[in-house]
Amino acid sequence: MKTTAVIALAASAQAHSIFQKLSVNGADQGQLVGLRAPSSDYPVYNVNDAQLACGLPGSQSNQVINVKAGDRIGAWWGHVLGGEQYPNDPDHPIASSHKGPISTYMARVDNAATASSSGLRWFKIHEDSFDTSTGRWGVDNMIAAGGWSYANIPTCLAPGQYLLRQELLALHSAYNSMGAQFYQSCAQLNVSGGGSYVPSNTVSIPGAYRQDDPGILIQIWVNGVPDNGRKPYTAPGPRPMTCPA
Ligand SMILES: [Cu+2]
Repeated sequence: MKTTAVIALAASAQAHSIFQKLSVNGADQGQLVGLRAPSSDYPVYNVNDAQLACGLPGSQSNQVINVKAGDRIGAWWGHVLGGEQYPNDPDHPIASSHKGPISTYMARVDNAATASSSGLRWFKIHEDSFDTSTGRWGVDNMIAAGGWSYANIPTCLAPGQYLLRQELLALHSAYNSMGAQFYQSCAQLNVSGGGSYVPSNTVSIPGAYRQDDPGILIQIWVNGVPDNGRKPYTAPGPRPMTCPA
């Protein structure tokens, strides 16, 4: 019994998550298809780690997913690869303690199946951050949606191949430096339609964040509640791009 209790404790301390599946306008693309996803559910802590781009080492699909500008892209998160670690896993899709924003970025590449994930110029297309009126974080919305978090491909975006990166930033221990947890995978997309817009306001990943960014080094627990005291919260990085009027 004692051994079981210790294992249970260890498991709950490692209640992390992996972005491991994609949907396009609601159509499930299949497990790990078109994705670069970690094999481990562990996070990246160091904002200067090269693995901040597309996550810890894992699988890389040889497929590129065809999408159109304006399509609704879903990212599916699970506690471990495949989803639940065991039946009725309470930490699937992620432990509810892991409050924080979910941000989605894209970067233009020549060939999404083969491009290096380093040295890219990323732009943010969406963030589900924090609602001061409800105290809900992006992670809360993802859990409520059964592990799915969504972003639309900008309608004006120039056609071509892109990596799409979704980042889940868990802030439950972010009051300590290096305590914030970054989870991410990248999807390999071929975008058609749209317009001719090429975002110019881009950032490097890693490079865009500082370890002491007020959105990364932060105490979100106020009076025992992880709601940032209902004060406004700004996710790290740029604001999402908008199409020209
Ligand atoms: Cu975790």
